[in-house]
Amino acid sequence: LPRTRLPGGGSGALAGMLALVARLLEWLRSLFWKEEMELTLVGLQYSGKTTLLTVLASGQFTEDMIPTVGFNMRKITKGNVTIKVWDIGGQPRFRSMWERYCRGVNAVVYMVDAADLEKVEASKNELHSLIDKPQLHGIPVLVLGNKRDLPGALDEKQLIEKFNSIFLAYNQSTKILITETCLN
Ligand SMILES: Nc1nc2c(ncn2[C@@H]2O[C@H](COP(=O)(O)OP(=O)(O)O)[C@@H](O)[C@H]2O)c(=O)[nH]1
Ligand SMILES: [Mg+2]
Repeated sequence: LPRTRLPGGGSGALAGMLALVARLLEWLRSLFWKEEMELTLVGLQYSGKTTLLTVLASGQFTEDMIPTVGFNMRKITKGNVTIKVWDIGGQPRFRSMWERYCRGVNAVVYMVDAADLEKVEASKNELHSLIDKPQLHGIPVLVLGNKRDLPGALDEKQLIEKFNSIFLAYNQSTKILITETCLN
């Protein structure tokens, strides 16, 4: 913060002080918003990714469709935070493209529908093959077990047990955090 010369004397000192505080707040805010961050949000379709974006960005974000063959890729920008989003579900032969969208990001957020017990295993396998890519090693992964409000949904502990093999294989090189969410 550049040094500010306060105007001297009487009420001017108070005004100067308030101005200084205002500038300090402004500076802090600008620091926060200038922080550039790139995330990839990925998961099976219907797990709640779009809902998470709506919650995070209070419904106000710009969204660009990235034309890709085989899967649906979107790029969301809010302030200086960019989130690349896609639904897993395309044909396996296109999945080699995933790493291109994860490479170099600050973190991968992996969304799981914890209430869809039939798809949890498939979801886990997809995460496995995603973070198995050497280019992605070292990028922290946040696994969100969503829809915790639905009856029968796996809780955090059950999800961790379910994803245990991923922990065993990757916790040396990749930071993985698993937790539960409810967006409704
Ligand atoms: N019960 C419940 N439903 C949710 C939750 N999060 C999302 N949904 C619903 O799940 C459906 C799929 O969500 P969506 O965000 O479109 O999933 P996406 O395909 O991953 O983008 C929608 O009907 C959401 O309203 C949650 O925490 N609990
Ligand atoms: Mg969506």
